[in-house]
Amino acid sequence: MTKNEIADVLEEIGLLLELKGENPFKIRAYQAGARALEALEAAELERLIAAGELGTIKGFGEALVQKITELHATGRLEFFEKLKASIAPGLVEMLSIPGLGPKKIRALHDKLGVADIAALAAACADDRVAQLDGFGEKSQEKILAGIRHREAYGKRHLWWDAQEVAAPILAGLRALPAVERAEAAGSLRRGMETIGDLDFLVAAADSAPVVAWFTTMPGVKEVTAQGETKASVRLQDGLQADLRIVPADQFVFALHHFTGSKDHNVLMRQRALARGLSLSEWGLVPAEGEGTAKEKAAKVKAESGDRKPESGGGAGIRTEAELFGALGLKFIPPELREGRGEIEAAEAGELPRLVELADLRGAFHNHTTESDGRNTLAEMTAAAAALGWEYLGIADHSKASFQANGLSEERLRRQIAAIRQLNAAKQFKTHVFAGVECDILADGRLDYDDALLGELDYVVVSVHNAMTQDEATMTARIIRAIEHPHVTMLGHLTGRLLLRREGYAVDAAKVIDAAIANRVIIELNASPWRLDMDWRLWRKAAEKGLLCAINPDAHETDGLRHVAAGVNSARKGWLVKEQVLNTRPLAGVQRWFREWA
Ligand code: DGT
Ligand code: CA
Ligand code: CA
Ligand code: ZN
Repeated sequence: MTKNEIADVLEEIGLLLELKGENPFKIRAYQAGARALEALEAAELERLIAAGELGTIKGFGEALVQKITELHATGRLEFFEKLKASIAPGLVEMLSIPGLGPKKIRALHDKLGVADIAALAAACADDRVAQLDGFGEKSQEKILAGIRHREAYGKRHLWWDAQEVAAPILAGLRALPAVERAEAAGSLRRGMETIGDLDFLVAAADSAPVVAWFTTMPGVKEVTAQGETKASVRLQDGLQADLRIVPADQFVFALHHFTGSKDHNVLMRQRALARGLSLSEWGLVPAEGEGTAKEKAAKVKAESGDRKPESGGGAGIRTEAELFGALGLKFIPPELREGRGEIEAAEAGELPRLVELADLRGAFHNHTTESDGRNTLAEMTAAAAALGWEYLGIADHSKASFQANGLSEERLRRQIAAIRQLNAAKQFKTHVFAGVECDILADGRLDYDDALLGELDYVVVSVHNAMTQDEATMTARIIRAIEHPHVTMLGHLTGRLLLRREGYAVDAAKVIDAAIANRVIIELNASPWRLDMDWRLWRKAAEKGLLCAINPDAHETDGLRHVAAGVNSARKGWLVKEQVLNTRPLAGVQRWFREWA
């Protein structure tokens, strides 16, 4: 197990012990241990373990040393397994309700006998929670809202999580001898920020072995539907997955259909009809006379006794590009297939050349152990170098974000010096920019004085507190920050956490106009939980002249990879390379910072 994975386990142990009402000193020892571990360089941890010197680190008692060593060596911890097994799963599940921590869950359990979410909802409905000491009317309402929110969104999943589940399934399907082609379709292929279910599409002459594998593959919890050429399963992590198997010559039509979106499909079908054609998952055929492609396919099947390659399809179309071409359109990338003008643009030959992951040369909003990150400056830089990035921007939290260990003026000045030193040492090929994620205070002032802000290469500004202000106040607050001469870019426009928390109320159009007028960038925060500013706003904003930066908001080395999720959203927002600052080479970024930061 890596350092950060071990820290996660220690953190979870702390949470579970708290849920059990254990000794607070013991709980704090695990929490402090997790933090001490995060602050260590990964190589340092290896060295200490090898030398048997882990106990020399402040906060690592004998018990902790043993557990860290066991996790590091085996990836398992018997103590942790036993602890997990000793707690009712319903209680652990309650931790997923926003605003409900272990202490409150314990109180609910001890005083009301509440042991799962259903019982909690019932207790709220009977007003019993409001009457508990330390709860009251307001927190009861908040809990109920949290439960409802969880129900409404609990069925969807983050794109990042969904693609991690989908990848091995797709690989497994492709490895089957019967399978000619396999693709993931649906919202996953379109790069939506959240995913309802996975859709797999397979071309195979013989479907039985494919269905058999899919319904028994690792991770299947329940088979919810099974037929000759399709199946649906529920997976262990809560995701559902649909599988459809078609003959090879229908594959491209089925792929287009099951990629969607529904809105895009409806428009495509209308376009086909206007040309006397019928488009469906089965094929593209003349709209009259012969009947639909489905009927045709059924007829051929009935006549020949089994499915022949020529059973559906149409006009020798084998690729999506040919399918679009048959309707007078240029190829429309899946990310644009949302029925938001892509067909008109494809007809006029005006589709944008969308930005790609390979275009990125770095990113600007990343954290280190100096604030709430889990890897040091050197580790983050090494990870950026391993990705081939030309530059990495460090933007740790400012002092008002005390909960995130925001930097005092003195600490920030030390960090700037450390970054300058790192660059001078030329240990890494990646250049490091010294920035900050400076809090926008409740009245729109910034968290540091102008002199300090002027010492940085660039300044990201974000809202992290007073998030319940009304829309007019919040909008004016953010615009005041944007108008500050030292501000380079605005972080996460709405502060939303997908499936967990709505964003704050803000007039995006006004903020976008202010950003353009002040030459301020708005970031596309690429954290899979955020993807903020939303892709639906980018096309118009960028046309007006807004510049984007795709920022992973990484809190650990692994988080840098999240730019891939941001690129999805950028593509859905019709963005091209030139509209994204971090596609520019180092010198170009330096020039931009000199002029506008
Ligand atoms: P999701 O799963 O909610 O994230 O969204 P999708 O887009 O993956 O939707 P899903 O899984 O229900 O269906 C996959 C695609 O199949 C969808 O994007 C378009 C196509 N499709 C499904 N049902 C219909 C329908 O009733 N009409 C049309 N035109 N297309 C459909
Ligand atoms: Ca789907
Ligand atoms: Ca589906
Ligand atoms: Zn932030």
